[in-house]
Amino acid sequence: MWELARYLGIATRPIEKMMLLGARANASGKPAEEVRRLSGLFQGHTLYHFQVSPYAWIVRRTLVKWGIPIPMRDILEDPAAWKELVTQGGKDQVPCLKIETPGAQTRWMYESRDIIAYLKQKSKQG
Ligand SMILES: N[C@@H](CCC(=O)N[C@@H](CS)C(=O)NCC(=O)O)C(=O)O
Repeated sequence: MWELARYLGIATRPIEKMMLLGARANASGKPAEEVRRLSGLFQGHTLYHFQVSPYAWIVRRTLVKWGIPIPMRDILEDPAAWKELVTQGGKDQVPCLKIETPGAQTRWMYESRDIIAYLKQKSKQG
């Protein structure tokens, strides 16, 4: 099942790139200053996902729409990322947002709705 998802992911990646006009930080058309602010704000954040997960797709779309530059790790393409998700995050489920904060315990946030609400709230911080 995951092998099929992986192959579908490889096949659909170029289509998603076209649809999202390139998942880059400034694809949202935000000014460079705003992109820099968001980059700083979201330091230490990583999205664990895989390409054909519909829940992960919603989160990736939000990142692009709002111009939030967060690195992503595809757990079907990167076995080390999958292992990290399961052993440290505690669940074999995507999307999952890893939040590393200096001096604090790393948080593993599951549930697309929670992740989107968190992104929305955090991106408003000064
Ligand atoms: N309620 C979750 C659903 C996430 C979900 O079902 N993800 C699937 C991939 S599309 C998954 O990782 N399934 C594996 C599992 O739950 O063991 C959300 O909204 O994020």
